[in-house]
Amino acid sequence: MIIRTQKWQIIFILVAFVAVYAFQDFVSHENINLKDFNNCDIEVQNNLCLFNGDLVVNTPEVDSSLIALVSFDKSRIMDESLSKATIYNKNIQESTALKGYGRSGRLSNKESYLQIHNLPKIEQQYAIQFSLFIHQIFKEDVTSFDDKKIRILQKFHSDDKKNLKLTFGLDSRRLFLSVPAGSDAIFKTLESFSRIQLRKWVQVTIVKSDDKIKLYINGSLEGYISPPDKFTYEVEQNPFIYFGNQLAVDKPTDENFLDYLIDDIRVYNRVLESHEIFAKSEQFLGGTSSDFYRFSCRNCPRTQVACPQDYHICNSFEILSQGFQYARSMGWVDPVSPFIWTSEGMINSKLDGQVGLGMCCKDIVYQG
Ligand SMILES: [Ca+2]
Repeated sequence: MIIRTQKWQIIFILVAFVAVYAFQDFVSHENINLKDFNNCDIEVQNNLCLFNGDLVVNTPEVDSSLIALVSFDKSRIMDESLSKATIYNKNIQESTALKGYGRSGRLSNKESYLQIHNLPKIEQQYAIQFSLFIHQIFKEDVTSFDDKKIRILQKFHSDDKKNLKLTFGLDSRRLFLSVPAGSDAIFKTLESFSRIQLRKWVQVTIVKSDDKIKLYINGSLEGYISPPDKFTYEVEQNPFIYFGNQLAVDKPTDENFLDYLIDDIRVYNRVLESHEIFAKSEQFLGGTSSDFYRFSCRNCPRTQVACPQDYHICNSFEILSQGFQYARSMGWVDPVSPFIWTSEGMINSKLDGQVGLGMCCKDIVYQG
């Protein structure tokens, strides 16, 4: 009987010991700060990570330079990066998403906005990337030839003269990136080559380095602005990023506004390299790399089509393979102007006087 009791005591002690040990292990997992796990010892599928002998669930986004991520896929609109930026929003509806799952945010009226606050170290270098789908344009005067511009995004400064602004031209359907170029409300503005098609997703990326501000559409560099030598940004204490129609019109009346969707907003406090931008742009181009094509000219005769080094005038095979789709994705080739020059067309004298889009394709050695 004594032996039996001792046996149960031993079993009890063993069970208790295991339970306490397991509980401590559980507690230690609870105390793990996921910010420490930027590097797993071994990373396996589904965000599982082996670190220091423990199996932990890794966060899907561990890039510490990513200081805000809004996917609209959670139960509420929130920042999903490790930074935990503060999001304010008004009149944003759930809508269909880019990738066929999740949701996007729809800013459908003049009061709609999304603001992203608490963005650490964003002044000198940063990148803002988001997906955009313009559903409808509400325009006050449809007969106007003035290309009125509507703000889509601004990096907000308390003084409006110092805001970086991204606007959309109602007539030209191009994006305009404006940055303050001095102290007297002077702005330098870059006009995109690409046109934004209605009801089609495009990816927009703005990259600010020490000496340039670049604009990319679907991974294609549209151009850049070099601020004047003596230009310096006045550092704002709490700069934030603002999407929305409210206060969005660059004119006294406010009858012009956009009904548009945004998704996958990413803000980095570093420069995004072009290959990183390419990598996220292919889905907007049907799987084609934006690096493969360059536009030479638009509505131009064949004599004006010229290509940069390592590119040639696309031949008809390259145009029919993906080139036509690429040109459409970038807002060119529509029912009004469907003609693209090909290397075969360049030698057809019957096409003298014709104008079209000049496109260049990257030199690639095909190996059969
Ligand atoms: Ca989404």
